[in-house]
Parts: sequence; structure tokens; C-alpha cells
Amino acid sequence: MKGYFYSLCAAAALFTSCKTTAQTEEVSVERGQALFEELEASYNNPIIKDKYTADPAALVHDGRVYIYAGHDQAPDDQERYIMNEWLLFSSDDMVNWKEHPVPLKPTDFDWAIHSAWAAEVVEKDGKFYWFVTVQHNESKHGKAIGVAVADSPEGPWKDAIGKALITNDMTTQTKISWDDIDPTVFIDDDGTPYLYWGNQVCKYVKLKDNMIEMDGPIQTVDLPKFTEAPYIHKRGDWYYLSYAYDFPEKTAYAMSKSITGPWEYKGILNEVAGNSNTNHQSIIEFKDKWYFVYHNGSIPTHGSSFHRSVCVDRLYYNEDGTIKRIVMTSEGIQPEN
Ligand code: FUB
Repeated sequence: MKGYFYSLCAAAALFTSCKTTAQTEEVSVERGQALFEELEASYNNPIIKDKYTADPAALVHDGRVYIYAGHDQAPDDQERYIMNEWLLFSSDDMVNWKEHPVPLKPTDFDWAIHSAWAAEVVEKDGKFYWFVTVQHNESKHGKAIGVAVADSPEGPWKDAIGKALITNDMTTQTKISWDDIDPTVFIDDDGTPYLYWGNQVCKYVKLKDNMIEMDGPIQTVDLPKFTEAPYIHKRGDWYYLSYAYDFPEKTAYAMSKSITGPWEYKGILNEVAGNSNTNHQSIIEFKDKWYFVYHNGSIPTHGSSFHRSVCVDRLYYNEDGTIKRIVMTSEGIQPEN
């Protein structure tokens, strides 16, 4: 009880600028509790607190940030992926998030059966393309990548092809059935779209202008300890390829002057995110600031590798274009004063 009282005093001190022990001791348990709750309420990470959310795919469009996330739905006593839908949240200030109706499920693709795994949404020529990881039905082995299309970031979404874009039998670098996951799409300055994806091996392919067909052979990128979750962004002349590194996963990154490489490994960008053995990042610029969107397992009391939560923290560059190590915080993004 004494320890609890003093931690309340510590919380109180943060809010009352108490400078001395004598002052903090004047704070009652009730007042300390209220201040502690106030302090907790000011924590903006995770950004969604009433649902488990994972694998954030962030899209900036028309003054809003949209986050498409997988819904971790495993019961609290089960440590495995149960993900039957994606969720959508949006914000115009990175602090207040609006939840939209469930926009998409694996079963919206006739050929898929479950596993709303990592995804990415990009805009091209006024249409929005949602590249998803799903479990293929029994006609094909393993995970596959599909594409949904919509006229707005909020949908409605429909299968853009009627079959998977990438299936497990199209790649042979590994024997696992989940190596064709985690799509990310980057549209280069000349309008050419590139799809990157993979588990264990990072793969990429040029896409046709229609976004739903490959335009050349599947190629690979050699990256140290690549696990999964490739993500491409560009700032100035530099292309950045960030990815989940090792396992439990950290986030590492490489840089290049071209979307197709060669990529120069630059090191760790983010440490293991607390009690989640996976991580999955989006990196976006919004209103002249850069943000690192990721997940951890921080929702009490069952947060874990299979009960994950999307968080946002700031991302900063060094003068030479390299990225400073991410500082993960509970406070997250705070309202501007
Ligand atoms: O959420 C399922 C899988 O876990 C994702 O596809 C990976 O990126 C990892 O986060």
C-alpha cells in the first residue's frame, strides 16, 4: 500500500509541479488516484484502446491519415493469430481517431478463407488499391496476396482481380507456406508501381499501370536478417526500405537512390516493441512532420504478440538522410499547444 501511495504521489507530482516530498505527501490517496487516471488518460499510445489492432497500413489523403489495421481477435486465453477482418481508423490531427465501419474481410475475396494479415493501401489515378495478405482456399497452398479497389479511402471495396495476385507456388525461395505475405506498394515518381513483400526473403516485382498485373519477373533483395514487413517510403532523393529484422522483430532499414536498389543497410530503426514478437511499420509524412506507425502489445491486461495495439511516434532524420532511432513512448502524439 505504501508503494502504491508513493507511485500516486509521483503521478501527482507530474501534474502539480510538487517540488518536495513534504508537498507530495499532502496529496490524498483519492486525489492521487484521480491524478494518476488523468495522467494515464493523457497517454495517446496505443491509439486504439478498446480493440486489438495490428499491422498498421497508413495512408495520407486529403488532409487525413487513414490507418488500415488487422483486427487481433483471439480470445484472451489463446496465443495465436485469429484475424477475420481489417479495421479502419482516420484522423486529421494524429491525436483523435475516428473508427469507420469494418471495411474488408478475407471472405470478401471469393478465393480466400481467413487471415486478415498485413496489408497496404495506395492511391493511383484517383482509385485506391488495398493489397492484402490472406489465406488462400484449398485450391492453392498457403498465404496469398490479393487486391481490393475502391473510389475512396473509406470504400466500398471489391476484389479487383477475382483471384490472387501472388500465390505461394509463384515463389520458390523458401519452402514455407507463409512467405508471400506483407505486401507494400510504392508508386515511383514516373508513376510506375512496385510491389514488395515477403517472409524470410524480400521479393519485389514491377506492376502494370492497372495495379493488378505483374510487369516482369519477381526479384529478390538481400537484406540482413530480413523477416517480413517490408515498407518503402521516399524523402528527397532517398528511397527507404524498412523491414522487420530478426525474431523477435526489431525494425531495420536500408537506403537507395533507386526504387530497385542497390540497397545499403543502415541499421536498426526501432527496438523490439515490448511484449510483441512481431512488428510492422508504416512511415508517413503528414502536415510536414514524419511519423512512425507500428504495433506493440501494450493494452492491459492481455496485450501480447497476438493481442497487439497500433501506436504512433515521431520519426526524425539526420542531416545525411539517415533516420534517428525511434523513441517509443506511452504519450504518443500530443495535441499541439
Ligand atoms: O499479423 C499477422 C502477421 O504478423 C503479419 O502479416 C506480419 O507482418 C506480422 O505482424
